Amino acid sequence: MEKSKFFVTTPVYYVNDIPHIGHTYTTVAADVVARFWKQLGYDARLLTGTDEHGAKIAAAAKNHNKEPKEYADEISAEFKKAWQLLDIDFSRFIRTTDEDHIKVSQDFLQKLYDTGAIDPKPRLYKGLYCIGCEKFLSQNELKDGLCPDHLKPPVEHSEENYYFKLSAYQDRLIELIKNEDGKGIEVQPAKRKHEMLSKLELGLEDISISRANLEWGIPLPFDESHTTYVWIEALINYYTYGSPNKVWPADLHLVGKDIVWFHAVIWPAMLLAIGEQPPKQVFGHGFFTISGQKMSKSLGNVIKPSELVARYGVEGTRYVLLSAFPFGEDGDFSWETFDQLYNSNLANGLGNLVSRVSKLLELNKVTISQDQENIKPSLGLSELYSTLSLDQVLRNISEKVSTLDQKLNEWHPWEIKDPNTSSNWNEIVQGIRQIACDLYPFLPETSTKIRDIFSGPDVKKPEQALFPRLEVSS
Ligand code: ME8
Repeated sequence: MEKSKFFVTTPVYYVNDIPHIGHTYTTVAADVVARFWKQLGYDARLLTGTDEHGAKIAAAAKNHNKEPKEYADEISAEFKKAWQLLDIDFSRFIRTTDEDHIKVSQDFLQKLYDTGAIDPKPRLYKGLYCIGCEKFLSQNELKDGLCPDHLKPPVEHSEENYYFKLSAYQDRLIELIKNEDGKGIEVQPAKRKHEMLSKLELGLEDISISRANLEWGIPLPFDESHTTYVWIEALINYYTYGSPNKVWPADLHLVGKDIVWFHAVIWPAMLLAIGEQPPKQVFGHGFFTISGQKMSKSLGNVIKPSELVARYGVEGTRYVLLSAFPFGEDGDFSWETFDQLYNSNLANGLGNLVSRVSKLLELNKVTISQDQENIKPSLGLSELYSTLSLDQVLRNISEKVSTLDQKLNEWHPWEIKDPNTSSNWNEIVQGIRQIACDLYPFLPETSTKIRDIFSGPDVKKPEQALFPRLEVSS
């Protein structure tokens, strides 16, 4: 029988700058989700990559005295390196400058044009444009005349552009996002869904999809004097991979809360226009602040993935990022709170349990059963993964660790004369094996190490602690 598929994506990240904790958060979460469905036997695919065209990248390259492609090559490689460091098991790392993406985008745009979803003639398009966001902002989105995210004034945009008739899809999009029959688009968390619906109820305007004065982009197939607006083409990356690999529609677009509108509204409208299916789920997770402040280069508080890995290790980083706060909510990063999280849950919690139990088993020469093949992810996990309750999955695991610790404390096998005959061991070892299995998507390497330690019949205490304790100043 053919396996069911599960296709999850991250945003393609802009290559104006190197990866930071925010990009890492989304990508690790997507990897965890893909690994979970793979563990359940699905043909799970994870797509990630970089977004390389447009005014923002052209400007960043110019600042570094480089050609856009040369600059994009360098930064894109940094992203790929970061994801390899973090053990991200991507099916493809896509770049929007890849040949196949350019071809698929042009075919897509031609289809939009042929079906009449794009106005046949360009018209004057005026608006306030934020290059940092690569999007138009309305007057009431500005704060004291500035883009609230980039704290810069938007530029006046006034040129002849092609238009996509987004307004024609208002009713269908509302119906899809309301999703009363479960066959539409599941926009999560609920507050993002409500946000989308209330914005949609206000009405939709047609949008500009081309640039007359920007060379760094994909030429429109029906008018090569224009390049494609970067967002329109970037969204198509999912289809560039998904369509030929026969995994379309995407099961989950995992994105930050900043770009839900593009994924839940504009992208589905483009797909409907060419007769393709919209994605099944769009999840907009929360944002990190750093010690209470917005993360920004000018504040100098940007946290790089390599800094996290230097402190917590690869698996420790994956763990602390996803356990720190509920996945759909904003949260704050500080080294102090993350150190604490690491020490209490990994060094003292899981690491200590494994070390304690393996030491006792070795000391008492206990033989354990080898039947760990039948262990499956705990019941109820699919439900938690479907709602991206990743922090909850980790909380459940921590509770299991505490329960086993407690059991050991109550039983105190170190005071018993002949503890190797006790059936209590069976329960403890099976409990640890179950924990290893449930942890696999988050901590693939640690999970395998624990499995190996307890594979039976003889147990040897590992030479090194799984998670060395961090020295923290108090
Ligand atoms: O928007 N906290 O790329 P981008 C958590 N190229 N996550 C954060 C974050 C933070 N402080 N900052 C960024 C783009 N992110 C487009 C996407 S997709 C077709 C095109 C994460 O490099 C989060 O996932 O600005 C957010 O949506 C994404 O990075 C934005 O990345």
